[in-house]
Amino acid sequence: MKWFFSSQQRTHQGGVEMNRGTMVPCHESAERCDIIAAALQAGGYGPPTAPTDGGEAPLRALHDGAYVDFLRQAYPDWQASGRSGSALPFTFVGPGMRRDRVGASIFARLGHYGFDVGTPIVEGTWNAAYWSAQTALSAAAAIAQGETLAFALCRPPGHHAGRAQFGGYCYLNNAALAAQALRHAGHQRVAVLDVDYHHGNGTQELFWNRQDVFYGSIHADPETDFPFFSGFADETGEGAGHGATLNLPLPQGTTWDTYQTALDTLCQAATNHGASAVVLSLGVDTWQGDPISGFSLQTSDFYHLGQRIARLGCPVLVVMEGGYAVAEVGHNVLKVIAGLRG
Ligand code: Q9C
Ligand code: ZN
Repeated sequence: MKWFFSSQQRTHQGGVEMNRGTMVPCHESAERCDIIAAALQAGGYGPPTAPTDGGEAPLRALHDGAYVDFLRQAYPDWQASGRSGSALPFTFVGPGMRRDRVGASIFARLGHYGFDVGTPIVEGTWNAAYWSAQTALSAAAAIAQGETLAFALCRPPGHHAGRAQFGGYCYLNNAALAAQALRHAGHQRVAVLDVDYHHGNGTQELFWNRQDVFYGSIHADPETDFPFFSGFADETGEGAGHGATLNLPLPQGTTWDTYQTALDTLCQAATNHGASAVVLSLGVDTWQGDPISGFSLQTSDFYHLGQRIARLGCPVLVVMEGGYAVAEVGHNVLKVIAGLRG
């Protein structure tokens, strides 16, 4: 199995995030990818393949161009305003306010493009997010060239990032970029299966009106968990995309017994859609000990998760999303990969 990673992805070192009213150290640390990379090498998967630089064109084909410009310039602009430390939004666009005004001030633009106060922009954020996206795109190219399984060690993650929106530790939507690349490579129908603990609101937004890319997700009920305003079961897509979005929210405390039934439903829907390639948006924050999540999957359950995805019989591109129990993320990811290999 080829796996992709660039040490450039380590340059995002967020300081603090607001979590349920308190400032805490960022959960989404560079240590996460170090541990997964070490586990892969110890597991005999060899060294990573470095992503090639595909430039900004693929990013701009999916994300808003002005948003990409904002991400690249946000930290220099923050510094030019006399600030240091983490750039975080603090004023958002409410009903009746000017959604059409991007704003010249860096504070206005942070509020325009950001949707939470937990996703800091620091000096190395653009560089890391850029290379995280290139990692997903290079892994997609490997699948396009005939690999049946590839792993993109993306970090920072991507599934909360929308066309012109950052949040949930995400800046560029790695999984969506990969799915789009597979479409360009000739797969007529692609399924993004999102098993991160949180709903991937960004991926859902990007494919909401499209029939060619199915988006299906199993996640914590937004009644109790982030992102709170997205991921309800009645969100099924619109226009040509009606029926090509599937949300399967589950309660906190969910164990494999319940989870596997939802996973069957998710996989059956991907088959019904006619997908010839799968992007697995993989969060292992469903693990029972995750510090910010509330499901109760065991390490051994991740093997069965991988095995079920493999039974789809499609090439699978794994794109890393969440998982914050740093000591355990490596083991859990390796179990998924072992299950995928059967
Ligand atoms: N600090 C992923 O797993 N936390 N993102 C809520 C804000 C947000 C998780 C409070 C959790 C985002 C990719
Ligand atoms: Zn998550």
